[in-house]
Amino acid sequence: MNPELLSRRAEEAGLADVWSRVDAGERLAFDDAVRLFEHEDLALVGAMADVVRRRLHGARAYFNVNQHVNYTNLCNKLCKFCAFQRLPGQEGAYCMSPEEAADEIRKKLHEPVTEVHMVAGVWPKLEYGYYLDLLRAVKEARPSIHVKAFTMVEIDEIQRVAGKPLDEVLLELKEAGLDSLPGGGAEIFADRVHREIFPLKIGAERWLEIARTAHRVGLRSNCTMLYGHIETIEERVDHLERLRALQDETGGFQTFIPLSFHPDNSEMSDLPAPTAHDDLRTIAVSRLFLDNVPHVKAYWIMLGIPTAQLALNYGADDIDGTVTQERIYHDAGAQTPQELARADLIRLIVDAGFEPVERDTLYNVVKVEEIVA
Ligand code: V47
Repeated sequence: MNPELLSRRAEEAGLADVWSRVDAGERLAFDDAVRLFEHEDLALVGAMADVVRRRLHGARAYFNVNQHVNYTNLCNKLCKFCAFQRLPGQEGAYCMSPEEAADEIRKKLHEPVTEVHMVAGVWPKLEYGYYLDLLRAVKEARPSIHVKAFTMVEIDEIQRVAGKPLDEVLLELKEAGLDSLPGGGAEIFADRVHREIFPLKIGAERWLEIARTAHRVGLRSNCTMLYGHIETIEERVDHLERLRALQDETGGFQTFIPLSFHPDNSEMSDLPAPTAHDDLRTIAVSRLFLDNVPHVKAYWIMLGIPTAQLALNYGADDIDGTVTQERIYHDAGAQTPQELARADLIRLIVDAGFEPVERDTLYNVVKVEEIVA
C-alpha cells in the first residue's frame, strides 16, 4: 500500500497515532499492540507490518536447508497442549542413542544441510554425559553442521542433571558442539496460563534467566510464543513485552517465531485451531511490536504453505527450512508435508513475490537465488 493511502486508511480506522509511530520508527506501547490485535482491519495492520518488514529486509525472504532430530519423545512435563510426549511403555515411545541421532545426520550427507534443529522431551533418566555425547556424535557425523539444539526447558533439565552452575554447563555444551539455541518452550509467560496448561514446566522467570545466560556466554537463540489456546490478547502482549525487554538487555535473540496451536491428539483437542486470520495478525503485531528482534519467522510446517506465503506480506521475512523429519506438529495433526525440497521453498517464496535468500542459522547469506520468471 502506498504511504499516502496507508496514512489515510489509518486515519479512518482510528489508528493514525499508531501509524505515525510506526512511520517514524518509534517503539509501540502495550496498548498500541492490544489495539492492533483487536482492530477489525487486518489488511491495514498487515500493511503497517509490511512497511517495517521491507524497511529491515526489502523483498528478501530467508530460508535454510535444515533437518530436525527429535531425539526422544519421553517427557515428564505433561503439558496439556502437547501431542508429542510419551511415557515409557506407551505406544510410539522412543529415545535415540547418540549414535542413532548421528545416523539421522549421516542419512542426509548427500544434501546441502547447514543446520540441525535438535529438540525433544524432558526425561530425567538421561544423564549429563548423554547430552554431551549427543552433541559430539552429531558434530562428528557432519563437522560443518550448525547445531541449534535444546530449548531453555531442556537446558534447565541438563543443568539439573549436571549439578553445575548454568554458565558452566552452557560453556561445556558449547565445547561439545552446541552452536545456538532454538526458541521453544516459552509458551505464554503469564502465570495464569502456566498454572493451567503447563504447570510442571519452567515458567517465565527461569526461561528468561536461561536465555539471558546463554546470550551472555555467546550463544544466540530464537524466541517463540505459543498462541491460540486459552491466552488473552493482553497475555500475548505481555509475553511480547517481556521478550522485548530481555532483547534490550542482551541483543541475543535472532528470530521470533509465533507458534500457532495445533490441538489434535492433545488434552486440549476440544479447542479450535487458530484461524489464518489470527495467524497473520499475530505475525503482523509481532513484527510491529518487537522492534529490536531482527527476524520474524512464518514456520510453514505449522502455518501451512498458503498462510506462510501470505505471512511474507504481513511482517514475516523467514519461512524456516527444508525441515525433514519434524514430529512435534505432525503428532498434533499438522497436515503439511514432513519436508520440502530446497527447490520447493524457493518456488513458494518466488510465487509469493519475494526474493529467496538461503541463509545459515546466523543469517549469513549462503546463496541469493536467481529469479527465473
Ligand atoms: O516448545 C508443542 C510448541 C515448540 C504444540 O527456534 C506446539 O527456529 C503448537 O520451538 N501446537 C517446539 N505448538 C517448536 C519450536 C520451534 C519450531 C520451529 C523453529 C524454531 C526455531 C523453534 O512447539 C514447543 C511448544 O511451544 N508446541 N506442541 C502443539 N500441539
